[in-house]
Amino acid sequence: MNQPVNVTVTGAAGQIGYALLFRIASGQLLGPDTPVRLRLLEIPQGVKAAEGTAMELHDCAFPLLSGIDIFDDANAAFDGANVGLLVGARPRTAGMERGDLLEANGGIFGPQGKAINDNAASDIRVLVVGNPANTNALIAQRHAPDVPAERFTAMTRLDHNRALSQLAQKTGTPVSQIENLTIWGNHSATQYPDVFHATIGGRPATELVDEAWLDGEFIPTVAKRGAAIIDARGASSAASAANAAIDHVHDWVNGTGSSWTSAAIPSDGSYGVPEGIISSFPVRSVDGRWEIVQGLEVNDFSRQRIDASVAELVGERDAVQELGLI
Ligand code: NAX
Repeated sequence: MNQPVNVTVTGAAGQIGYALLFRIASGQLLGPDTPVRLRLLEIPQGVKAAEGTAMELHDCAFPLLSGIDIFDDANAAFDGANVGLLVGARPRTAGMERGDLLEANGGIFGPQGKAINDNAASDIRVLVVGNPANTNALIAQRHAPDVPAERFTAMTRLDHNRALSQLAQKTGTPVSQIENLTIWGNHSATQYPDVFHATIGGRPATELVDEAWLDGEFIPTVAKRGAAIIDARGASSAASAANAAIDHVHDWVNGTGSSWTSAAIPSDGSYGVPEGIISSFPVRSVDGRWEIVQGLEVNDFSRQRIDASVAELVGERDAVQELGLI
């Protein structure tokens, strides 16, 4: 058996936290040979609920769970962290402008980035789930100058999985038969799910679906899926978000299979995405590092949509820069 891996989860008492922690503790995040030690971070008002969740985790008697610690201090929570799942964030409330939202989250992700910088293990990998995820990841990264920039990522895997499922349902094909789908850009309504390189049962997806369906149904359905879930469930996506976080970190650590996947990672300038912003790309995980899939042809349909989402990210970066958050 390997040494326990320290996994720090912020927002542990929230609804994604509740869906996520049991799966981490059961071994689905890092695999069946890796024990985990959970380090839960909450705001003081959330600590009691996190203690309740910890009681339930203990009651599962997971063989791979080697301990649970609960904190309301980020420095303590990230001490020795190998994996950081940054789920807790300040949600947008009625009347809140974009600047207010970014500022409130800057107050969370700046200090957490610094806490990671000062306390985490040297192999720390960070996934930001809390929205606005891409820009929160950028803020955290900029407060962690001693951590390699590539270790800060944001989650677009839920969007990727939603797109896979929509394509599978439309074409009557199992999800397992669909490869090389991409989410580009921001985890927001401007994101662009791209099927132009995807294959379905070995055939190009574009032979099975047309542009009218892509533009009129597929793209808006994927982009607005979060709102549709809230409308139906009366609460935002939780189990599917937790599942996507598991997929992201699992693939990052263990490698991707034959298909590429999607993750928001710091741009190296590929595909005309300005260097440094944390944008979603087609990615493979090789030797524990995300690599952007290179050399894909980007047609006019895709270019327009990628550029629109990237422009939104550049706007968010400029806004947090003006606010002095990075
Ligand atoms: P909840 O409101 O249920 O839980 C959030 C938890 O975070 C609360 O328990 C709160 O006390 C805690 N928290 C707040 N500030 C904190 C801080 N500074 N340190 C530690 N904990 C803190 O939200 P939930 O439904 O779990 O969603 C969490 C975040 O995920 C939200 O920002 C949400 O928008 C985002 N999502 C991101 C998705 C993605 O694909 N990237 C999809 C799902 C989800 O909407």
